[in-house]
Amino acid sequence: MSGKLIVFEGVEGCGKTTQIQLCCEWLQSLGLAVVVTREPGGTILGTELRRLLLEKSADKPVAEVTELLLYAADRAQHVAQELQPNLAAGKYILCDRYTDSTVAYQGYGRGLSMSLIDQLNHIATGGLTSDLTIWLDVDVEIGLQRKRGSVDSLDRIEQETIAFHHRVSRGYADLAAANPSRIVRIDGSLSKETVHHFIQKSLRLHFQDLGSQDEV
Ligand code: T5A
Repeated sequence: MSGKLIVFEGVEGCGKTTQIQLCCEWLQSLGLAVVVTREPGGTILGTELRRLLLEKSADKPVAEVTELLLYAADRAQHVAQELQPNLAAGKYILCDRYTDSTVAYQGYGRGLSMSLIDQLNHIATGGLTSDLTIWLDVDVEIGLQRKRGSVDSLDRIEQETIAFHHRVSRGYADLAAANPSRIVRIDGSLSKETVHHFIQKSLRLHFQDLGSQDEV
């Protein structure tokens, strides 16, 4: 039996963590085995890489290509140690960010080569793509405002310029337009409950073992 890889994507503060938690509770209530994980930081090695990637330290600047390679290293470890084994065990995996984050942040945000990013994504994943990606589409300003309200200080990437975050947002819009069967856009500015309702609907549409839409 093969499991499902469901990825949550979007700009800072779009509500991924909140929705993954609600989705996990819902899927577990249906009797399914669910694993929640994230990038960067879904493995022990990845936790170290996450700290290196996100801590803001003026005396430890991270070069753009170094940043790209560290995200790829985190992903390679995550796919091998966490995603592949759990998919083989038939589990539903709810993953906070995956390959589209690299396209949006390092590609659109930093302006790094898309063909290099595609190659690294392919090497890191061995070709493993999500069964479904939920893109929580939220205005960049709203997302950053939410983040400021929920944490003491913003991390290295959250502190990027507003223009950077707008480029990331455009990246997600282009990715969704180019991959309509894999990426579902959900308006993340709606209430937490309404967003969850639309996510349930999308998952039921895509995965028949979750029951009919009429039950939502
Ligand atoms: N990155 C990652 C790259 O650059 N390249 C890559 O390849 C990868 C994999 C990772 C960082 O790394 C970058 C992108 C990121 O900068 P992260 O852990 O994903 O960091 O960080 P965030 O995207 O900021 O994720 P967060 O966990 O911080 O934010 P979430 O999960 O999107 O939002 P959440 O659910 O924590 O909500 C934030 C606040 O908003 C409220 C919540 O209660 C919370 O206070 N909220 C809502 N408020 C009103 N209405 C709603 N519908 C709400 N939903 C949530």
